[in-house]
Amino acid sequence: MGKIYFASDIHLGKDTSKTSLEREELIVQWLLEVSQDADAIYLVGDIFDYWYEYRHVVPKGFDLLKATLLQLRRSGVRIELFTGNHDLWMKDYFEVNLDIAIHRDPITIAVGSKSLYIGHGDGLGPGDLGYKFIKAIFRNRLCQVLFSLIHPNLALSIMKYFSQLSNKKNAGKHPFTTFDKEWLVQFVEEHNQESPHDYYIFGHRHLAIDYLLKGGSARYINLGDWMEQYTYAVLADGNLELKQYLKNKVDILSNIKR
Ligand SMILES: [Mn+2]
Repeated sequence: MGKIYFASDIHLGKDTSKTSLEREELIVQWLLEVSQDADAIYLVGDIFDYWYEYRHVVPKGFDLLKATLLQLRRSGVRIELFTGNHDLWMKDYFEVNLDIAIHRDPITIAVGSKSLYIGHGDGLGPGDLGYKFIKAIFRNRLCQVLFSLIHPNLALSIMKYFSQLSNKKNAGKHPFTTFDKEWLVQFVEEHNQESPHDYYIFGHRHLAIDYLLKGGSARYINLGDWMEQYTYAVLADGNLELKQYLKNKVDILSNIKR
């Protein structure tokens, strides 16, 4: 059985300490390397810093990534793409043109004897009511139809503006304190009571987290990001491991004694 890889929060379209293009080159290099032994690659949301597509129009750029994804699909690697809070305005472009499955909500999958719960992680758990409200509007059919009447040049500028606003607003706003204060930890602890899984895999937090749930059998992995951390997870023979692509010594937040 091949391996399954997970990465999230690349935020292409935004320059960090590297340019967006440099980071696109890195993610493509990573995709090509891991595709050597991958059954599937899960891109778990916020791949783009902002995205809006019309029936006949998609944003310019990201050609290297799109071409690579198509190449991987043609060579038989399964790609599963999740929308995140920064790129939830995806329609069917990736499905139709690149043959990639799109997930707008968390999913549960079984791999061998392991069960996995995978999602971007936005709007889960307590709190974040302002965002949950906006998400409901963004996912409203009528609002989507109305927004699609806006000229693409204007719509993309609006998207970019809101994306920058959200980056600025959230910068340093939710620093990690303790695991029990994390919304996603609260979500997984509660969810796992009713519906136990072996692994919970999320992005969104931009922190590399490997957390052992109460009871000690399930783990919550947060994938970190590809803005500064270049972290990913790999599932091999039922074991899930959080790794970093660049040797930039990211601290993985963990309550597991290794
Ligand atoms: Mn993100």
